[in-house]
Amino acid sequence: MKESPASNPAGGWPALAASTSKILASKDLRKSVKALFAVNQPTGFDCPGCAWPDPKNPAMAEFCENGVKAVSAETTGKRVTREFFTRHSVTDLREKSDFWLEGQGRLTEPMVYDSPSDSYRPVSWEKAFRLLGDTLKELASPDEAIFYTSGRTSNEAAFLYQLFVRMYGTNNLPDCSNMCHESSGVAMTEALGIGKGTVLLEDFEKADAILILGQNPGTNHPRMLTELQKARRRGAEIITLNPLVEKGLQAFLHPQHPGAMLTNRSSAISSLYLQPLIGGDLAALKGIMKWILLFETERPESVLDHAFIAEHTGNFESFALDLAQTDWAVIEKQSGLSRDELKAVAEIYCRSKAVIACWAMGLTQHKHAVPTIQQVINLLLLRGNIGRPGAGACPVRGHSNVQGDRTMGISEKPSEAFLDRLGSVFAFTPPRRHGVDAVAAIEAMAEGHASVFFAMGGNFARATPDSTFTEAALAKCRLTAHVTTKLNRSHLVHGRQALILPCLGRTEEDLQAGGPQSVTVEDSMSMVHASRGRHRPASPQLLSEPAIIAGLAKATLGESSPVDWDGLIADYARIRDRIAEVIPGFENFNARLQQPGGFYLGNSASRKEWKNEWGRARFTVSTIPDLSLPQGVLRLMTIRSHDQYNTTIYGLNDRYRGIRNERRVIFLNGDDIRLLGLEADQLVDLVSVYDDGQDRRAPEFRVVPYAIPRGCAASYFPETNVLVSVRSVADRSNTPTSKYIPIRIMPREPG
Ligand SMILES: Nc1nc2c(c(=O)[nH]1)N[C@H]1C(S)=C(S)[C@@H](COP(=O)(O)OP(=O)(O)OC[C@H]3O[C@@H](n4cnc5c(=O)[nH]c(N)nc54)[C@H](O)[C@@H]3O)O[C@H]1N2
Ligand SMILES: Nc1nc2c(c(=O)[nH]1)N[C@H]1C(S)=C(S)[C@@H](COP(=O)(O)OP(=O)(O)OC[C@H]3O[C@@H](n4cnc5c(=O)[nH]c(N)nc54)[C@H](O)[C@@H]3O)O[C@H]1N2
Ligand SMILES: [Mo]
Repeated sequence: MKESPASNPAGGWPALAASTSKILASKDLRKSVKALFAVNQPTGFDCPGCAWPDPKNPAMAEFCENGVKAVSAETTGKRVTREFFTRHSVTDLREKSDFWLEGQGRLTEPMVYDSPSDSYRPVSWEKAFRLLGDTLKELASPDEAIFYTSGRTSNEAAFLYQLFVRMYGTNNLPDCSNMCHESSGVAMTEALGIGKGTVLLEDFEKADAILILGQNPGTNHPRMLTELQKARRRGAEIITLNPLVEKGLQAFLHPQHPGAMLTNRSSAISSLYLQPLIGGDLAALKGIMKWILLFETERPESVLDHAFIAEHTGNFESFALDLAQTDWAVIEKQSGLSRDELKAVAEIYCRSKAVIACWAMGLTQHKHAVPTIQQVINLLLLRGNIGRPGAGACPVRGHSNVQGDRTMGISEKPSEAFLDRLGSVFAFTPPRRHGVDAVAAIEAMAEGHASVFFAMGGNFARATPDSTFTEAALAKCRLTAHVTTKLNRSHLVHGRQALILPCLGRTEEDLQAGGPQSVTVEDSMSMVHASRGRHRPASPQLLSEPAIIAGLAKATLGESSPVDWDGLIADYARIRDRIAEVIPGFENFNARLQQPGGFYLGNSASRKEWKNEWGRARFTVSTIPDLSLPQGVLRLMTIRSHDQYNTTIYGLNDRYRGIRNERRVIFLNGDDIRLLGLEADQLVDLVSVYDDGQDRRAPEFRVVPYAIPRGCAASYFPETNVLVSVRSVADRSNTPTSKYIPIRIMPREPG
């Protein structure tokens, strides 16, 4: 049934077959095929999959298997109609799996919850907006409302949304970033003065070495593998640090290069693959840098970039002193890697002129995420690997416009400068008090401080930690409302009143009074480009996200609003003109959008301008945390399968990890399985161990032996979110520690 990890290279025929069968399975074949050929092309729409940038001259069809899944999920011919809700009460729907809910297809008209029948009923847009507006106006304080954003929302929609929310009077704008790359933003803003990656796609063509820490691009950013493969072929070294042996990082076969497929010429991706303990990266990075400083004492003036350190950085002496005082024994114990293994990384790093460091959730979702990422920055600074071709920091973002949403002001902690400009351009006084992030939003609802929850996309109930607690918090609300394309669990754990507000997807034509509209997005590398959907909308009653915000704003702010909401919606170019007035880097927005491939927002750190409090890149000193756990307690990381997009489950296979037709599996080291008295395939319950006396349990997982270090375990999100305490968060970024859950494994009683 399974062989772990599966033995063929990633990509290749199975990837092509999987994407083709996705299209064949989607009910509207012609539409899916047409959609695919418009994806990531200069005149098409941006792939709703991930935030990996598009090459300048995209191949005829620049898509990957998971892009195919994302597109065919949106262009499906299946529909959730009002009849569907007469057949299924909300209680009945709550019994269904996330996979089933997703499979019902696109929502078609606005719905309101009817409590006597416990079901959703159709409602007009006008009435829906009135319910929202009236409820918001009745709140004692605007801070009693929460406005969540998931990262698919376009720049235009995000800008209008935050404008409306601030005119209404709150900064309660939590977003999926709070659970995602927030730690990267905090770490980099402090160390480098900017929270975004400093590299461009062309840097991957110049790098001599690429580090990949805590990221699984084979599944989550498949188009990145193309760059890695090219880099490897021209001789660049690729170093991976990952507790799991991820197949996509071992070898890759490009599914869109038939030549390579015919000869089965896969290429190895990683030249060095190390498996640290979960959470062991901070220790590992310190070990690598301890070696580098040692090399420098052996070969003075030839290892470190002294000119760069002197001219551009601060705090080097304290940093070097701390490393000198850090014990090898602590490094080895906490990283799970030997001194020699770390030396191999240091050697590659030092013989490479230009180095890029990439990372994702394996670093960000830990208690010590911020200091860990700052160690990555330290490593880059040692040899001047920031602001130089082929080198830099590359936090690989998740959602296709999560970075753009932040740029547009979706943030619970906006800067004073941003609020000043927003207030002066729109002639109002924005609220200054910081709002709640995702975790604080849950707590505010649980404690009754907030009673309206509005979501621009996403699946808050499933994506957040402590599922049982969070669902109860949402259910306490007076009103919950979701702008969404498909049905999901968050619509079913609703407040006393609830709305489902169905919107257009990326692939669909957005026709407004001024004609068909384009929107814009910003990728992981600060490139802004247009996206225009061309399909007939899934239903004539769908509104665009900007139009929904305009409706909401008019119903809430009424005549007193100085903004011409209808005028902005008639032609999104007008929204872009306002963005250009408020947000630096967007001057002449509409004109620059005409450039093929869009435009680059620039990055101060890559120009070696350090906009932090020291005016210099900062070496950060951090202590290695003691992550050891009591006997019998394992560290569990929650990861994505190959057949899911966050909480959206496309299918039940995880091909690269050899899993078929199931999701409730727990990957364990064979020795742990024996020592815990378990057997492969046995069914177990997972119980998390926090000292708050709460019983958090995820039942019925099948044990799967896997190439993972002792003491470590892996399982899929969101099934395991029930295990994560809402109070277990990263220091300073408040990100849930989804990659480090202390658990015990309980055999299930037979029978
Ligand atoms: N197809 C698809 N694409 C996606 C998504 C999706 O769900 N499906 N989600 C999108 C989003 S929002 C995001 S944020 C990205 C997520 O992209 P990733 O961050 O790649 O996603 P995860 O599955 O969370 O994988 C984390 C990786 O980190 C490793 N890891 C876990 N803990 C540690 C650790 O302590 N140290 C180290 N070194 N490694 C560790 C895991 O083994 C795993 O390989 O992908 C985006 N793209
Ligand atoms: N345990 C654990 N928890 C995690 C993570 C983890 O690794 N482990 N990862 C975290 C991360 S990195 C992230 S980013 C969050 C993700 O958190 P979210 O962004 O909240 O969740 P998604 O699953 O991406 O949201 C999917 C829903 O978005 C809606 N949708 C899809 N397309 C559109 C659209 O075009 N417009 C609108 N309005 N709605 C649309 C659909 O209804 C779909 O059900 O989860 C976090 N939670
Ligand atoms: Mo994410």
